[in-house]
Amino acid sequence: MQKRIFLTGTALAALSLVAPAVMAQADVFKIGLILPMTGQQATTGRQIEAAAKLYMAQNGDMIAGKKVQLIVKDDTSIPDVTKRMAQELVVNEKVNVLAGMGITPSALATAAIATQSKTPLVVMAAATSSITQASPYVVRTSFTLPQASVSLADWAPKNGIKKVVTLVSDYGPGIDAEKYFKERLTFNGGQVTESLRVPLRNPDFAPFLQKVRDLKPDALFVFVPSGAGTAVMKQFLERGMDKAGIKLIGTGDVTDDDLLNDMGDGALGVVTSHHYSAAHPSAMNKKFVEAFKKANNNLRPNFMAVGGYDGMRVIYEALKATKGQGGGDALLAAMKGQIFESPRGPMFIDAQTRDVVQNIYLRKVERKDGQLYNVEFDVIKDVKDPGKAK
Ligand code: VNL
Repeated sequence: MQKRIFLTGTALAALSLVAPAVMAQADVFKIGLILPMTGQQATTGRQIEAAAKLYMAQNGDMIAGKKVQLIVKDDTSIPDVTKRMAQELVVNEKVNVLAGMGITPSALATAAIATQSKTPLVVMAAATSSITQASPYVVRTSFTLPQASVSLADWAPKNGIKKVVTLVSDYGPGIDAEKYFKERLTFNGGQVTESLRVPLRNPDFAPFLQKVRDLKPDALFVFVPSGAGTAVMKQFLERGMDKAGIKLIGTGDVTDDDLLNDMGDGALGVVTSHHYSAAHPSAMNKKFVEAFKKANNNLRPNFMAVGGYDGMRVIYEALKATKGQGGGDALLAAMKGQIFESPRGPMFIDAQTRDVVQNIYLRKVERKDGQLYNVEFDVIKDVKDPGKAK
């Protein structure tokens, strides 16, 4: 008798301890945000985390009756680590959405987990065209390299740039940039005379740049991931490439807003094509840049930040549309087709491809109010990823 009462008591005590936790779990909406917070791609992680937190501070964390919880994990941009973290977040934390993905190999390593667990994977940074095809659960809010490269290859030959050498980081996005820039430039009557590839990890640009100097093209087209632009710019100038009459052009990754202001006057006049500039002259962007700087010790947001900010928007609106009751498939359906104004300008998530359709801007580095900015001077509207047509 005694023993029985004791057991019942213990069971009850255990239950009362467990019950609130279980209930709390049901009332929480978890976003597993996997980013490179340390290592070579740390600026990307820092920008996206700051933007996601800003979005939450501005829009609250109680949405459709759920408490939104952001769980940030540092994958150090090692794809095996990204994958293990995604697995843990899905299995142990039971996250409702996976997000982040600083580089392409991380996104590709995580795609199968999204598919198997039917968890939407919101790619906020990685930009190789094929990522959206790696899983039907991928939704992208960053950009694609073909999107940015093709627009520059249309601009270049009309502006006296016919012979170009390309220099790209030797992995997914670099290979996309090289291929789509070359194809379009050739179509437009220009010529890529040499294609150079540098390793992603700890690249030394010097020997490649020496080669470019000897080849004397009209311009050097560069893709390096966010964070590596300063090294390229420095070595380009040190070798006197600009004085030798070689122009530097590229996708906007090379004049990344995170670094641009510290590159010095040597960066003036560099023309790039991209989807976001901190100098984008819209009311919404001015507010975004101001709020971001205020919350982050005057740090200027770059294109990574905007990918994170808009990714949170896509997640929040999907949570609202499903009234907090949706599983992975319902959330995914509510992410497809979203159309809205971003700090970058208008954008939408193509329901068929789950990829971002957006304006691509041509920009030139100029000094404005004493600071270096990518100043937009032309726009190609509503650009779909050219990589999807193939
Ligand atoms: C990627 C593409 C990464 C563009 C980047 O910076 C970038 C990628 C970290 O797909 O790995 O600027």
